[in-house]
Amino acid sequence: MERIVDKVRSGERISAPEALLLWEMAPLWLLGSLAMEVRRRLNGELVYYNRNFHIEPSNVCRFNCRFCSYRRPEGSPEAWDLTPAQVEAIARRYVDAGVTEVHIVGGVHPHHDLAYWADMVRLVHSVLPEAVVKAFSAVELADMISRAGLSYTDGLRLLRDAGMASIPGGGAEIFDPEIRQQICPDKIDADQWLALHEAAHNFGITSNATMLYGHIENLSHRVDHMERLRSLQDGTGGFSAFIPLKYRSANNGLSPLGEVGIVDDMRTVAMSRIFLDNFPHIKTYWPMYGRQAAEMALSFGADDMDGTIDNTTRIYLMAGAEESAPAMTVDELRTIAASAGLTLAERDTFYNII
Ligand code: V47
Ligand code: SF4
Repeated sequence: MERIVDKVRSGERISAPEALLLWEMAPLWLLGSLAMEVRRRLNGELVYYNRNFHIEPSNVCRFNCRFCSYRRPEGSPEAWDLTPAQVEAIARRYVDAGVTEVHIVGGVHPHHDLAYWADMVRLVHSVLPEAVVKAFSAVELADMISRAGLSYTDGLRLLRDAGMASIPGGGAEIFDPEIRQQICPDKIDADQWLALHEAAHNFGITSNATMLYGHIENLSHRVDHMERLRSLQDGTGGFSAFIPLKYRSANNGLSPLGEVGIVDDMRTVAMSRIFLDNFPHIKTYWPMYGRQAAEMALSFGADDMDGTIDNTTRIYLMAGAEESAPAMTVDELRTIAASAGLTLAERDTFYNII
């Protein structure tokens, strides 16, 4: 343990077995203090946020992940499928509002094809040309691109030319094949998820990476997940942020599992910061954690609070998160950063400070 702690303190990379040992053995305060040392080296005293909103065009999904509270089958009375005109009307609400990012994500739609989604990106980009369109998880992308008969690179090029400049980190879940098979058997496997992000990075589309934790996985699955991400990042440098996502247990096929507690949350945030030494940012996604845990995560290595959101996402509300109408003003974000002893900084999608 002492040797591992020394390595972290001196900025040396730790291996996967060392990370596992640290995760299993170190007390919470030690993980927190190590993560804060790493965080200070990389990000000083800053807490980043952006002015963003989400568009969730449809919750119709032909997959059926067991942890998902959001998807509905086609024809369900609770399904929605926004028309392009409705999507345009949402985007128009944000003209001249100072927004720098539109985050578009939904289900794996049974009918809409690559051309439909490229048109939607083009539409949003034309209404808000100053904002970055960050669109579609690797799972949605792989599905629409392969159904169009294109390679990942050609499909991504088409979407990039329509105005997509970045990719969110969803669909990663847990890479281990046995766990993946049990929680999201329909999804692309780890190699395909990583290959899609690699193809994006190779021609300048940046992306994020998530990890869904706190269900049936164990700590070695979490370390394995992060190690695969760290290896790809060594090659491409295209990931901006890592986002640990806590499994929320309302209204889905894994509900009987319940949820892990806040100590596990903070240990996970801290271990991400310590292990992923080549990820510039660790994001605490407040609509999922809730404000208090998100604030606490800033003292365990996180440096990014995502954004203002403006009550435009339903994914976490449907899964039981406390935030019933997720929206934060810049003043609220600043108060949270200040109470963690840190300074708020507005950023764009690429972490240029505004
Ligand atoms: O991949 C689904 C997760 C993800 C549940 O890149 C759940 O900036 C918890 O990727 N409990 C999609 N999590 C969201 C996502 C994301 C969110 C915020 C920012 C960014 C970014 C990306 O949501 C899915 C899945 O891992 N999810 N159901 C649930 N019950
Ligand atoms: Fe569909 Fe995504 Fe939900 Fe899986 S997590 S069922 S792919 S909407």
